[in-house]
Amino acid sequence: MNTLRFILGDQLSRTISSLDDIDSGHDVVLMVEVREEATYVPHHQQKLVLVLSAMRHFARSLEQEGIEVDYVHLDEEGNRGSFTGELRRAVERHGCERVIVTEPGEWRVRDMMTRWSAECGVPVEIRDDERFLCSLDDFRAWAAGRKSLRMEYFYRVMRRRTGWLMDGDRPSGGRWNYDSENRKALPRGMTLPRRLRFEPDELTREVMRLVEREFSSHFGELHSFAWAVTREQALEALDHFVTEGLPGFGNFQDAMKQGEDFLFHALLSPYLNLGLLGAREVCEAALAALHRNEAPLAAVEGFVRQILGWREYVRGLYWLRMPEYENSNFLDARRPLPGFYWTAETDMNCLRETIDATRRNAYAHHIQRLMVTGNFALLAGLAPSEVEAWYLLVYADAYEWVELPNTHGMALFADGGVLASKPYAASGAYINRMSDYCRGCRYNPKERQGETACPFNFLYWDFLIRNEERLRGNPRMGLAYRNLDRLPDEQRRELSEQACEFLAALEAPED
Ligand code: FAD
Ligand code: DLZ
Ligand code: SF4
Repeated sequence: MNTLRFILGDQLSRTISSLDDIDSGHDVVLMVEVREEATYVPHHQQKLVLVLSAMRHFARSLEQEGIEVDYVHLDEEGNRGSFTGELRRAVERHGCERVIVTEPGEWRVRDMMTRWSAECGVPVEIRDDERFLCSLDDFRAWAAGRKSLRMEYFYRVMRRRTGWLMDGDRPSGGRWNYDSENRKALPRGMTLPRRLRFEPDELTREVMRLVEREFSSHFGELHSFAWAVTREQALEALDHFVTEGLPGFGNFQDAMKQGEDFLFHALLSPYLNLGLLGAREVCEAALAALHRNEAPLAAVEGFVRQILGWREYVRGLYWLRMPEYENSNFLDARRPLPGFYWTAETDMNCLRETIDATRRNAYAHHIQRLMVTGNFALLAGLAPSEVEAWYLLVYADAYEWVELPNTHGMALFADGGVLASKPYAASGAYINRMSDYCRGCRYNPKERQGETACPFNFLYWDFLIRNEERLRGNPRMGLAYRNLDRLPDEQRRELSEQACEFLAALEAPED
């Protein structure tokens, strides 16, 4: 039987389930570059280059193995521009009798997939994506009947299941979580790991020219592209992180520094999410460094928690709660996204630094995403759908299964507390403690009100006041509301007024 095996752009793993049992004598692998995927949100130019170049390199590696690949280029004549259109055309071209595909990472595509059999006139077998450490069935079983779906409980189950960082039934070192040791600000003069840059080869340069030609209006800088595009390069990036970044990862996980875009972060999410690296091998590389005494337990636990815990958890939550999940708007946030999210033109130095780094690298690290752009969006009451579209298009690692729970649930508390027990709302004091951004800012993080007061301060108080009915009853907001109760009525009124003026100015048309 002649089978078409359809590989999507974020399924670039030789071990993907749709390639299991491939018969290279008869089967054909289909890969398609389509305009719909590049524009359903207008992705950062570097993300487009990353995905398309990695697809082309992956296709080439399959061909080198003797597998026939039918690869449709974006600018090829007759390209119908969508997964469905191109699959239908390929089924006709090959006269194949069935299609095999692995389930996708986005609800939008899963929805399309369920219609492919009827639309293409052949059976379409949709296989599980086995690249995760927790299957969707196992996640559903874990979640069933639970009142609280907190990541920490899920993580402990996964630690026991994998046996990672366990001494029998007890966590290694006696604690499940070393987060409290992971909150140090960066000491002055500390040497930081250098970013491993991958120079574009001819294939990547060809894609860069294509993106320049077709998608130059998309957000982001293209010429500084330095991402890995093959599995071999991604393995080099993993090795580099384990040697240079992992030992300092724990301590400085939440730190931010002016002019330093990467600190001790792994820069591995784009490769994990594309399929160039597997979650298991990445965690095992960190565990091996611990066993060689090359990284401390707190750093390795912190890193493993991000992948075995957070990454698996958000994927499970996404598929458990979609498609309804994205519709909630617990805080009734409706303000449009301010223009500076695109231009980085703002006097708020922390936001300027984070958005500018995002523009240059298609990357910002977790605390920048959560506590700078995310925190601002939360405090300012920006509409979740606009903020989510922004996160989905600006980052090289963004796919909805991972972006949405992080943005909707973690950063914006739009799900009302499914993911987080309280909003991650913080004033300028937090940013001042964890970074040196405030030193280069026109605003003062220590001032609450007045012309030079840090906007995060009056917005924070206004956020508490505006959302009092929704949040006062939350036990984890008790301290925040007790602090608010100490403010005289008049000061509360003035803080709200300043916030109101500031927010109105954000919406004012530019000169
Ligand atoms: P490190 O900080 O070095 O962490 C190591 C690895 O852990 C990452 O490579 C990643 O695979 C995993 N990880 C860490 N935190 C998370 C998390 N919260 N959820 C899932 N995996 C995690 N991550 C994405 O992969 N894609 C997204 O679209 C995305 N959107 C986000 C949006 C918001 C608002 C926030 C707050 C976080 C988002 N994250 C997203 C999570 C996290 O910020 C990134 O995974 C991380 O910054 C990637 O950089 P890194 O590889 O250097 O990670
Ligand atoms: C992100 C992306 C882009 C920009 N382009 C393509 C493409 O041309 N062809 C393809 O197969 N996949 C692409 N992708 C990745 C898909 O958007 C991704 O597979 C789906 O969102 C499901 O997660
Ligand atoms: Fe950001 Fe406020 Fe610090 Fe300026 S003063 S960098 S706006 S936190």
